Amino acid sequence: MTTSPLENLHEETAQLLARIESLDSIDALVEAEPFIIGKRSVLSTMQKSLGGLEPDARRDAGAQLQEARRNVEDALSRRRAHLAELARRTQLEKDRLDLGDVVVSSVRWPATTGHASLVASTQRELEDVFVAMGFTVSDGPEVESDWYNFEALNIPPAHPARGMWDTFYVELGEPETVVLRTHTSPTQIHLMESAVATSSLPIHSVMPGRCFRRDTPDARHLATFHQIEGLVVDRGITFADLAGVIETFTQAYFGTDISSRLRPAYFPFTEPSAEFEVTCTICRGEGCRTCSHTGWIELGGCGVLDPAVLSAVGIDGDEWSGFAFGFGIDRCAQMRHQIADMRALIENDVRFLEQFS
Ligand code: FA5
Repeated sequence: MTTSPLENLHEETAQLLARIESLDSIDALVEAEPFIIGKRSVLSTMQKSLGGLEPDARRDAGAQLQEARRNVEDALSRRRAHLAELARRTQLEKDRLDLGDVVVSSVRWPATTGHASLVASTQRELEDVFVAMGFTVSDGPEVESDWYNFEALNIPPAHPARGMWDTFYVELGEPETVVLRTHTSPTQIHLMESAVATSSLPIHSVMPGRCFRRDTPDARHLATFHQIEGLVVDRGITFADLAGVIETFTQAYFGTDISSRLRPAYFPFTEPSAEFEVTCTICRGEGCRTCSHTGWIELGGCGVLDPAVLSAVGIDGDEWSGFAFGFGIDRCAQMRHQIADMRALIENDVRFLEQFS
């Protein structure tokens, strides 16, 4: 008795279908395909063996084989589509950006946070010192009219004192009428005007802020720097009150180790006027490049309010008197922390900045 060439067709087909289901990637499928359905497959071998059959038996067997082949091809193409979809999803997952992800290798660890710059923290410390002495804190605009920056401060146009401040002008309105403020003193005027308008004299206030001058940067100067203005308008104020405030401030901010002095000076808006200096903390008064070998560093100017300023804002100089001062915040930071060159404050060198975190 002869055996049929398709005797194992069911079993072989079942094995092929199981093998197809076990393929786990497109690459594996491409590699296995010739053995499942190609010339080297069991179905092709069976096809070849049909040649020896009688015509009727060959036709029947051919039809069975054809059906088995169709099943295997369908299973293969379903598996191919499934594996292609899986591959697409895997790629999508890989390409997905999780914006909340922290790539640990790219951050400094332990993580660091920013901190206020030395100038900002100095400004806060100075405000604290004056608030403890009973002053309020106010601020004013950085762009000023010529009137606030100069004229109301008793510095009319063409007055030689304008040369004390090398000015940046803003191209707005009439030429040279709008300025980047060269000092915080114009804020005194705003404050006095509003105190008059609201009948809220006396004034005891400090006004910190940014100032601008066409100064060439050097060890003690920047083109953009900071001042803290002080203004007291009250009854019976004298130069002795001003000297007392400056003495108290020096001890509170620098401690008792530092020597300070007031030297006669000239400002058009105060009379008498003085410059406030401290011993250079870089050389301890010996003389160095920072203090131009004088042993002293000027921190600011001050004086008793000139009656012309009081009358410019409508304050009765017979009833009220006052004093004002303006200290360089950057200079205060420089002397407190013994910084030989003020330009270090704006150079953004992390090694320098981190010392003040
Ligand atoms: C003034 O600006 C006056 N407005 C101060 C004043 C106020 C006098 C109230 C009387 C009454 P002066 O130009 O000297 O003064 O500047 C005061 C301080 O600002 C200086 O002592 C210095 O500490 C700081 N300063 C001035 N120019 C610069 C600059 N280019 N860079 C850094 N700090 C500066």
